[in-house]
Amino acid sequence: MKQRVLGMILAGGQGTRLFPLTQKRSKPAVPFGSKYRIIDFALNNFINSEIYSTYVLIQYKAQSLTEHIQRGWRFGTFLADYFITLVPAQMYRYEELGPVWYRGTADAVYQNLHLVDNYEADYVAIFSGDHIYKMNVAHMLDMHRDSRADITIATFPMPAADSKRFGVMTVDPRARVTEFLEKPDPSTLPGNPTTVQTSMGNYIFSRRALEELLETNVRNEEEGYDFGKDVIPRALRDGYNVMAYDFLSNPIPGQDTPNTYWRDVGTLDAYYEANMDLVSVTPEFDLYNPEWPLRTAAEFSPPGKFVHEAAERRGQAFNSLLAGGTIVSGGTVRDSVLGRRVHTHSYSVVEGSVVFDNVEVGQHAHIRRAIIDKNVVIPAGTRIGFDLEEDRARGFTITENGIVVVPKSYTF
Ligand code: ADQ
Ligand code: ADP
Repeated sequence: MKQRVLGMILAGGQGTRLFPLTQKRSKPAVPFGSKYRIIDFALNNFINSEIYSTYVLIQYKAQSLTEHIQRGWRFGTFLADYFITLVPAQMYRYEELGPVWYRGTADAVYQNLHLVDNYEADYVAIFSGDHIYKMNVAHMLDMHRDSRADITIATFPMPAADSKRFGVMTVDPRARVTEFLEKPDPSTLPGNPTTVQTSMGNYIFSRRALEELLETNVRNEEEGYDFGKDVIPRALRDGYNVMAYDFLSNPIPGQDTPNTYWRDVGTLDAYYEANMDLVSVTPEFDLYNPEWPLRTAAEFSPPGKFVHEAAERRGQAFNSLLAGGTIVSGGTVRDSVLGRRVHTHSYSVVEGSVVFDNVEVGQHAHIRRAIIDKNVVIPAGTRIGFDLEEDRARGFTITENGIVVVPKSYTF
């Protein structure tokens, strides 16, 4: 009999370090790469791996994410096992727990264990909705089955100096996890390593292990509510078979180079750099592999347009991504990612910037090294990214690397 795999995507993260992009939306709902939202990559990983039954667990400022998924990710109207369904925190265990929201990643799943039961899942793939990467989850599932694991954790090598941001594990030669430390200080790592195997926050659980661990662990308040901090260390203590899946061994159809790209775009600078990678001549992350289609919520927008009315008013773009409905009219766009319905006017320059949907750039405006959130009209002659003190005084956020972030619906 075919084994049943249920997908669960953790999409409740606040993404505080991405503020102001997360002022009005959760991190998985933040636009990325012109027409995508961060969560699209996790959803595409499931769909492209033939996982068609997925719950997306949401809570923090979920309106934008909800609308995105409802608009773009509906399918399977008459096949019960084909769904992507949003699951807000809704106090399903009110009688037992009282009025609580999701208190952590493991609690989010614990409060929805009835969904695992209803689905009669054999395996549950619990993945983070926060990262940009491609992953053939079917390959990880094969390893999980073949090794008869209770839990398999996807791992990625990182410099030991970054260990404070990740779960770090020790793995034996047969890929069994022998120790797991959540966000350890690098100075406490045994043996002073230069690189460490970190958890990507992506887990496959065999159903029985998931139910046992959550029922005994999360139910007991002192034990805590997070997979990385609480449930995985507990599983190791209790002798469960926990395996490490090496992400670098992950085969992507249509891609002959090793799969080495995984980005937690958790800070504004990391987010900016990941967008800039896409406009480089040979990006590390390929959006154009037809064997790994990257779907998103489509919008019916008119074609992009370049307007050239006179020699000095030539609408042109270099090394840039542009979505539908965008008009480059008599200005220059360079090394930039533009969303839908962006309209740049004559003599304007947009360079090294990420511009979200529905932004107008006035004549002679010059924008450099900036992120412009949605629905902003930039008046003629405005300069952004030149005088950072002036930009700060306007209420913009300036990152460590000097990137200027203009918040959504800002009015000049
Ligand atoms: P963190 O980076 O701290 O560590 P965490 O804040 O736990 O990640 O978020 C993990 C995922 O769960 C994200 O996709 C987030 O959006 C979501 N999430 C967070 N709180 C939630 C809630 N209450 N309800 C629903 N979803 C929620 C984790 C692991 C580390 C690992 C890193 C990899 O704990 O071991 O190394 O991810 O990034
Ligand atoms: P400028 O770029 O000089 O500020 P506009 O963008 O307003 O001026 O107009 C320049 C040209 O761009 C127009 O003549 C027209 O060809 C084209 N254009 C402007 N707006 C649109 C639109 N909404 N749809 C299609 N073409 C447009």
